[in-house]
Amino acid sequence: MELKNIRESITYKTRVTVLSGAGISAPSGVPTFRGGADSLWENMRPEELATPQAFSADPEKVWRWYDWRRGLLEPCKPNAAHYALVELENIAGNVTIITQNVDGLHQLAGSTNLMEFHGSIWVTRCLKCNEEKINRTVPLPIIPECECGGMLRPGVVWFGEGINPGIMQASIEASSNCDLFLVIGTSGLVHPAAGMAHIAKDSGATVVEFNLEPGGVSSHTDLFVTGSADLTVPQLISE
Ligand code: BV8
Ligand code: ZN
Repeated sequence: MELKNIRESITYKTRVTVLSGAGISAPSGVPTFRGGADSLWENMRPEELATPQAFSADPEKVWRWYDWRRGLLEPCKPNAAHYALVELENIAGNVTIITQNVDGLHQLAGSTNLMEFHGSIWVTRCLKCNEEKINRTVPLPIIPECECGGMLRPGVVWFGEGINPGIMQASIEASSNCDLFLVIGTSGLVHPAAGMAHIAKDSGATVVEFNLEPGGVSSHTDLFVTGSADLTVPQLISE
C-alpha cells in the first residue's frame, strides 16, 4: 500500500479522523517535546512543570515557562501540513482533527472540526470563578489574575489531569467511526491520546502514520510515510 493508493481511495464519502502531535507544528518552528536539541523540555522536565502539583508548589515558575512558550509560539504560522488538512475537508466526506497540540495552529489554518485534546496555551482558566478566556497577551503579567481577583492557570491538560469528558467521548466516537485514521507527528507516548490510534485500528480503519521515525503507535499502522509532515501530508491531496 502506498500513499498514492490512499490518495486515490479518498472520496466524498470517506470519513477521515486525524491525531496530530508536536511534529506537525515542528516545520512551523514550534519546538517539540521530546525532540532533539530543539526540544522544549530539554532543560526543564515535564514532571516538574506540566502538573497540578508543580503549579500549586510554584505558580510563578510554571507561568514563566508557559509565558516563554507563548512568546515562542506567537510568530509561528501554520505550515503546508496544516493547510493540506483544511483542503482535505473539500475532498473527503468529513475530517475530524484530534490534536494533542496546544499551539492553536490548526485553528489558524482554518480547520473547522477540531478537538484540542490537551487544551490550549492561549486559554486561561480562573481557579476561583472557573471562567475560561482566550488570552493572546505576550508577555503576560506574572501571575495573571481574573477580574474576580482569582489566580489564572493555563487552559491546558496537565499530566495526571483528566481529558474533558465531552472531548474524550467525541474523540472516541471519531476514532471508532472512520474509514481513514491519520497519525501525524506524534511520538505516541502520551495516553489516552495515543490510544485513539488503537481504537481506530481495532474498528477497521486504515491507519496511516506520517513521521520522521516510528513511535508508540507505529505497530498499529497500515502505512508509515517517512518525512517531514509539511512535505508528506500535502501528498494526500495531490501528487
Ligand atoms: C491522564 C499539555 C488520568 C500541557 C500535555 C504510564 C503509562 C501510560 C500512561 C501514563 C503512565 N504514567 C502516567 C501516565 C498518564 C500520562 C501519560 O501518558 N504519561 C506519559 C508521558 C507516559 N497521561 C496523563 O497524565 C493524561 N491524563 O492520564 O489522567 C486521569 C483520568 C481521569 C481523571 C483524572 C486523571 C494527560 C496527559 C496530557 C499531558 N499534557 N500537554 C502542555 O503542553 O504544557 S502532553 C504533551 O505531550 C503535549 O500535549 C504533546 O502533544 C504530547 C505528546 O507529545 P507529542 O505531540 O507526541 O510530541 P513529542 O515531542 O513527544 O513527539 C514529536 C513527534 O513528532 C516525534 O514522533 C517526532 O519524530 C515527530 N516529528 C518531529 N518533527 C517532525 C515530526 N514528524 C513529522 N514531521 C516533522 N517535521
Ligand atoms: Zn475569576
